[in-house]
Amino acid sequence: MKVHNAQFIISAVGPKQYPEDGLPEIALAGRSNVGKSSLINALIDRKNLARTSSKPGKTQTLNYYNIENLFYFVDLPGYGFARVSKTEKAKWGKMIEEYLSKRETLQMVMHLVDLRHPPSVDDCVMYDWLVHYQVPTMVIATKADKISKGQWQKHLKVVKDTLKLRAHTPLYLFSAETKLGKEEVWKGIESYLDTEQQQEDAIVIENES
Ligand SMILES: Nc1nc2c(ncn2[C@@H]2O[C@H](COP(=O)(O)OP(=O)(O)OP(=O)(O)O)[C@@H](O)[C@H]2O)c(=O)[nH]1
Ligand SMILES: [Mg+2]
Repeated sequence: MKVHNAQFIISAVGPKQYPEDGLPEIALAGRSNVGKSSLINALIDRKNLARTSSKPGKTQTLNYYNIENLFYFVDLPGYGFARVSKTEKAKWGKMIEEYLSKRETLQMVMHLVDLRHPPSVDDCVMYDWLVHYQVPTMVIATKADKISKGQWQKHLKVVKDTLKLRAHTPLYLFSAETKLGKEEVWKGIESYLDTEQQQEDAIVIENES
């Protein structure tokens, strides 16, 4: 998808602030600093619409980006940031779990992991939540530019084995730096948006007949 119109909408601290227009939502989950905001920017060809930072823990809210009035990217706050208090962690958990389990417009989660390292315990917990709540998920192994091409398959296997990746979860290789995997990830996203559109079309046809 070539994006001409992308807009930051809101940094939401709770459900009352989530948009109510019913547009489908594609959320991004992952450890702090893994590259969620960078992935959004890479996909929409913008340098800094989603704020990125070399300091982990910057995004502490659910950040909504309207894409072409078609859907929202929802940049979820990162986890695994050591220097946050227990209270903050509990608040984070409640917010994310509620969002994943109750948000009706959520279509799919892009779960980012760092290709360089085996997924952390937090990564595994996150993936298990997504499986548990039956949220359609794609796993994206990012920062691929940081390791040599010859090592990619070996690292992908570690990601797969450590997360115990389910057969129905697609795994993508990505780099926000070189844009590797950009087209494939877009195709994946579009397939979820199409399904929604097809369902709506089907309802219209049913009502007409
Ligand atoms: N080399 C390389 N660096 C990347 C890539 N993706 C992100 N980065 C860098 O990693 C750092 C963190 O990226 P962000 O996109 O801010 O990470 P985030 O997941 O949004 O972090 P939080 O908002 O804190 O949860 C930045 O310095 C990025 O430039 C990538 O694919 N390759
Ligand atoms: Mg971020």
